[in-house]
Amino acid sequence: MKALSRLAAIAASAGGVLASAGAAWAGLGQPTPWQMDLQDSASPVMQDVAGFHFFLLWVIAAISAFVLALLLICIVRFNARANPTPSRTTHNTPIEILWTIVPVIILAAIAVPSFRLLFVQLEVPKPDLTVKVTGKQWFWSYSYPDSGNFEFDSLMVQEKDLKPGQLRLLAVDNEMVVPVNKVVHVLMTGADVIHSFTVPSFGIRMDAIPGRINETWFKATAEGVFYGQCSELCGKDHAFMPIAVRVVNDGDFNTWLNNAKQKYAIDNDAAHNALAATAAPAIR
Ligand SMILES: [Cu+2]
Repeated sequence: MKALSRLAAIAASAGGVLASAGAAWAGLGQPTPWQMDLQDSASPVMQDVAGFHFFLLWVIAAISAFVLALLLICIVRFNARANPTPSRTTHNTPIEILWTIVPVIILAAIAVPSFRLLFVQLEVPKPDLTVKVTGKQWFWSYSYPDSGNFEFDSLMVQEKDLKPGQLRLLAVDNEMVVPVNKVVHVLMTGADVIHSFTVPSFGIRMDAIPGRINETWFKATAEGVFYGQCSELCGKDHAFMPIAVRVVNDGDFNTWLNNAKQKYAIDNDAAHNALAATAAPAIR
């Protein structure tokens, strides 16, 4: 009985955790110490992901509780002492039909929202902005192909260089900047090995593969900085290539964009000359 009451206590505290899921247990855009839950959502897709996650959690909890109850009934009522002469029953048609049909219904109930979510993630709505992300060993490069001829690198701020308020292992020198409440189409590729572009609060995670372009999208619903990390083991500094996305209002975004066009402009002539200088001499 002591074990049972202990079990009940654990279940009660787990229930408390579930009930308070959200604000207290997870940060917005960044992980928190002792986080128990997904990061808070800041995009419609992540809202759906979190909703589906909790729906599944309740389904799993109900199934586990049901199986546990059946086990307890068997242990208490059908042990050798309580039930010395067991029944020889081997078949029960109604129960066999039930235990076939009920799981099918449960799986169908899971499949419908699951496929709906997959389509929401995969079908990119008409974008307001396109950002191309290139994973490199071991940092990210961002360019905005429809917004100007510029590209910049985003490297992690080393621990010794951290300024107050900057997050260890997550802060970067140049953040990716996007406007709030706009559909951002993200193209990703890898320059050397496979990386994975992941921002938990936006519910996006997509491999950046050399030689091909993958795509995903998000619509940030809150301003702020949202962090993520490379999520594909990509070499020795895999853990040190964070992603930081700063979401700002339209005015601030345009100011940033105008600055970025100057600051990070790609000098086509210089690039061409550099390439010409490194080209192998023609064979005569
Ligand atoms: Cu990586």
